[in-house]
Amino acid sequence: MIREPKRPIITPADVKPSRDFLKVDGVFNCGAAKLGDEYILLCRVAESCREQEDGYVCIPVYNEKTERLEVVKLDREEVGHKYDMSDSRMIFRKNASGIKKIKYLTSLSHLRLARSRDGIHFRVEEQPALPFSGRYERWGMEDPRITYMEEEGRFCITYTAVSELGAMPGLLLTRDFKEFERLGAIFPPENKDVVLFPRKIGGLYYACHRPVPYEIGTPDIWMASSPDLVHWGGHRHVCGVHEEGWENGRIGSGVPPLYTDRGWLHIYHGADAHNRYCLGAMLTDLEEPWKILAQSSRPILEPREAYEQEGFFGGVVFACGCVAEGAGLTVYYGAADDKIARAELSLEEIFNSMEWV
Ligand code: MAN
Repeated sequence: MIREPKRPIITPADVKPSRDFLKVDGVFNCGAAKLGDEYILLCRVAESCREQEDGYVCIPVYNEKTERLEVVKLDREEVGHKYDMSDSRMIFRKNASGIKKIKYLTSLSHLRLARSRDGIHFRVEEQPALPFSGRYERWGMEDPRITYMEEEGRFCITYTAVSELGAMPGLLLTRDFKEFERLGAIFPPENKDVVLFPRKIGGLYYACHRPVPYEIGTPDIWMASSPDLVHWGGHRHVCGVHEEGWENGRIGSGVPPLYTDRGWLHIYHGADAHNRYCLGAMLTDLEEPWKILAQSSRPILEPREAYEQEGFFGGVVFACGCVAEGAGLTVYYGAADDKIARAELSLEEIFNSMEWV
């Protein structure tokens, strides 16, 4: 991959906080699309409280009853012995048997549009693209992916709704990125990384999803089909984590599958046991999209530049969006969970990097 002159293209300094009492911690993991001549990114913007009150850890959350943001205050002394704050993304609580459960996220994410004429210089809008809605978004909206449904001329946006009930994928529809229709939750928690295929296969919509099994199994990529985008079934296991190496912790879909004459091209993420996130590629069958034809054994992009290694959560490259133009792809990816970077790659090189199975 060729990185845009080795620098991020959007950073928190380019983003205005959505409320006076918040500050922007990160702008990252964006869906991407083209609408006419314009490049559109739908970015995840993570915000936390600008000021911390003496003696408290303050966390913003959405209250679906008042439809406003509120601040949860945790006693700092209690935090010291009850909670584990070693991960910058979340606060864990240990129970009596020592099992760690996520108690809060340290920031609240919403979705924000950024627009550009050249695909490199983006203007970030001043307000969220849409407000939070309902109890499943109390802890935010994360990691949007945009699929342009070719036959219908509309964009489907999948994202992760997060609350104390878990992380679960939701679906939005839009034609213009001004009006959004909400179709609600499409998979139960815990599930993330849902990407939709841009066209029906055998009369059905297809999606990749990533359930997180609790007692048996690992966080792997699955596929499901649906007659209407809302009711999903026909679940199939597609690809699992590896025992060794860069994808031995968790894997999940990245950008929505791309149609190529050799098969569906998937760019996905793999994380190791130390939460180092890289990108990999795989090709699946055009008619039976759950069948893997080829796969990269090494990452096609890994955190190497300083802005990928250091940040809100370092050592992460995480792609949700790309734009295909000619024989190449432009991938927009989150770097260290706080910036957006851009890289170009040729389809030919990706095909050459994969091993056929
Ligand atoms: C999570 C993902 C992303 C994030 C990575 C790395 O599992 O859902 O939101 O970028 O971890 O922190």
